[in-house]
Amino acid sequence: MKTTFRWYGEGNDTISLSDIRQIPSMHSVVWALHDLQPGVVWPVDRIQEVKDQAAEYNLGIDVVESVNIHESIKLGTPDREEYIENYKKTLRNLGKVGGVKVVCYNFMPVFDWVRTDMAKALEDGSTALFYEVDKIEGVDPYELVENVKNSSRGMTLPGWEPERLEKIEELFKAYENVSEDNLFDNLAYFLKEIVPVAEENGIKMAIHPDDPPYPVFNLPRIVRSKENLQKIVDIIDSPSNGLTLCSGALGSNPDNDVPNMIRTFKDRIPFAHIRNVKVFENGDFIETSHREQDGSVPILEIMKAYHEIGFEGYMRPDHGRHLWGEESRPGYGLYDRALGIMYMIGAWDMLEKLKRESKE
Ligand code: CS2
Ligand code: MN
Repeated sequence: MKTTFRWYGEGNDTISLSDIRQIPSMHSVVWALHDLQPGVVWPVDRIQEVKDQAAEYNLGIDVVESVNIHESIKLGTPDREEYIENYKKTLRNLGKVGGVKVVCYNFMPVFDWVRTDMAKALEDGSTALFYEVDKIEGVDPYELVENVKNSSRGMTLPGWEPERLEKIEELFKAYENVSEDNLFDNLAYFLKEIVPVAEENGIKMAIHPDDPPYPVFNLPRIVRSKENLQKIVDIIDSPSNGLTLCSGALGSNPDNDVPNMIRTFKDRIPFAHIRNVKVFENGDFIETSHREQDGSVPILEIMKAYHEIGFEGYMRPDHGRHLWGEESRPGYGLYDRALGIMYMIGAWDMLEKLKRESKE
């Protein structure tokens, strides 16, 4: 297992590479060129620049999260060809610079993750991202957009880029006639084009589950259950057609058995997100510390499952709470994610020790 930490880039993150270097066990950063819109080719010199910056701190750039998918690819409109070509060029450029082994992406229409409150107070005085079912059912998506903009502290959130939000009305209209089956076909079309190029460049594509893992605002969502993940890995039987198994995104639906998914898809998971959420009876959920007892996701069983399958991929702590007055991008402060890492590697190191001792 290789431990990683998400970094939004020089000048775009309150957390520096020097901060990240000081977290125990760091192998590499999870990064992206966040200023580039979906559909744009990532230039070699920009990729090289990040590689050099990270190398100065002895960190790799092994995982990209994400090279985002242009809406035309998800919608399956004729201009997708151009954007698929551009995606291939980006993969080739990543291959040219070298060092990138995994590209995470998602296939969620219009929005990436959705929450109704970016700073809900927990009992201990920290704040965290909160999702309220009733609010979403009653809410006008445009209002939610305003709410997100106002609480993002001036920083862009992945999937909530201002350029994308400007086109929101148009996008909702475009998806009116797109069913889950259509979306699935469009994903299959994309993967059949992309996976051979990823293979040639030593890259594993890793799709991130939908967050939350069910349709919102009547937009179709397909990356959300064991059955659907199976359909996705079956599209092409290649290690380059893989999964980002996010325990938080999947875990906010109690029907999803994440340890079972890890054991089932074991050789198709190049990238693991570890996050805990507490799910309430009415379906609301709040993000908590990574500790198993604090939420509804069986984090220790998840670590055990990864250990059991001999996981050699990349793992990162996903969203954390906002602690000790830190002014961070929602969900992406330094403190709680660093605490999360210590929990993850604490569990991992103990599993390794027990395994060693059982052989003695
Ligand atoms: C995050 C996502 O919500 C999450 O779990 O990890 O924002 C993730 O970065 C993207 O969906 C991946 O494309
Ligand atoms: Mn995630």
